[in-house]
Amino acid sequence: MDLLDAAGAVLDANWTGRYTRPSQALYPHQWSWDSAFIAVGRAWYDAERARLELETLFEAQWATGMVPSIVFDPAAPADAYFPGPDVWQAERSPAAPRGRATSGITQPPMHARAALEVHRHAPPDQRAASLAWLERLYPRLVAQQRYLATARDPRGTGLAAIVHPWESGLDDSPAWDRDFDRIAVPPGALPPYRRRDLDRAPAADRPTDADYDRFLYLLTLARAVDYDDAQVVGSAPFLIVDPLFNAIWLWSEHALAEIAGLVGADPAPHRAAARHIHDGLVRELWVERRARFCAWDLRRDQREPEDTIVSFGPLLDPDLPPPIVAAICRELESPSFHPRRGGVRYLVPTYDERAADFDPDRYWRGPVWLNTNWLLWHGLRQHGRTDLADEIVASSVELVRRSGFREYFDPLDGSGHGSDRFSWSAALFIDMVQASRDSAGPALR
Ligand code: 2M8
Repeated sequence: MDLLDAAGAVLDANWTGRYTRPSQALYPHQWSWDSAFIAVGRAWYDAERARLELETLFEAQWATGMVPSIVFDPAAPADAYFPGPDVWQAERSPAAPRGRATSGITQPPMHARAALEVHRHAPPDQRAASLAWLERLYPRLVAQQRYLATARDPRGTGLAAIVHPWESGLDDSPAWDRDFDRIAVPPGALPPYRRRDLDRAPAADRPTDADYDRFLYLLTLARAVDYDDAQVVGSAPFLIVDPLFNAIWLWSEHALAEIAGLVGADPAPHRAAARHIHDGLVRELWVERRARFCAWDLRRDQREPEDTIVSFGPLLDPDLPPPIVAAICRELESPSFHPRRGGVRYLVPTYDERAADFDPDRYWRGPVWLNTNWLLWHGLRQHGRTDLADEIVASSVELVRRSGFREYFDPLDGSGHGSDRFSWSAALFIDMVQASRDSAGPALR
């Protein structure tokens, strides 16, 4: 079977009838930004399912506009994933959807960008259906973006804060170690619990138990105030402005401007909103002396020095000033992220390979992920660095050839880690390969 067919087979095996699971065993529910990535890849060969994927997710949108990070599948066994709906108890919030069990936090707002991509791929005989779908989705996408601007910007900087590392999607990234590690879980704060992820993936690939305690502790704090945004933002011990999360938000705002044009709405407010995020990114997160975008801990008012992949996220901003683009590219090409060993190299590690605590196999603390590669590939192409973008695609393809559609990959030896037959790896592989073929990119000719 050719690799594109194999990628489609992974997505089809993980399809539930209305959405795609990230993976059969480890993640047996619907995840928010996974669905966005999955829809982008699936749209190349099954636009109908790609549309249904996003529509299903938005059925569980909260009244506040928040799109929850997880929508639980009532058909999955209760012990399939921890923490499940009985732990989250999202129904405590009056804003939670009735009849749908969800988590009580969000994930990066990739969805407007994904919706635009899905629409672009609609075959000619589905153009009308696709436009009608976009018209239905548009107000929901607007509400999602507005939620971030209103409920998550406590300082009025134009940037959205996350209240839990799970909201970043890069859960245990070293980018917020200093903030996260100082959170002390009071004795007795958590009832005994059993991690299900460790039944399905090696402990060395997953977050530590201490991190899991903190993840759960933050969950219980948000749950205790019934997920009321003002209270969570006002009191969460973890309150971080992440450059990657905000860059994705900005990128989606530009996509919304294009969608507005297609559905007969006014694009101007979306362009203005994107500008506002752009100003915030450059003013608040660009740290000149480090020549890097840094995560900002609002509780301690510190810009974090760790050199991680989140710093490159703002390449998604089409208006990023050229000297900043050049500085990011220099870092991306430095020995920290672009190692050359005996002619073999796998791009792009999620953490500085020269950092003392770089871990090539542990979840977001070093491995290559195809979604971050995909985001950087877009950002680099948009700023004319097709050479680097092509290298990232070539490396992604090589990793899949070598190890299959794994959740993440060791940048040093290319071995696969985490879950197997992982949906966004398959979906974004399809998108990168197909798009590169269309543009006759050197990586895949
Ligand atoms: C991972 O996160 C979940 C919690 O949301 C987990 O570890 O159980 C992250 O990689 C996240 O980005 C991803 O959306 C999710 C499902 O693939 O798994």
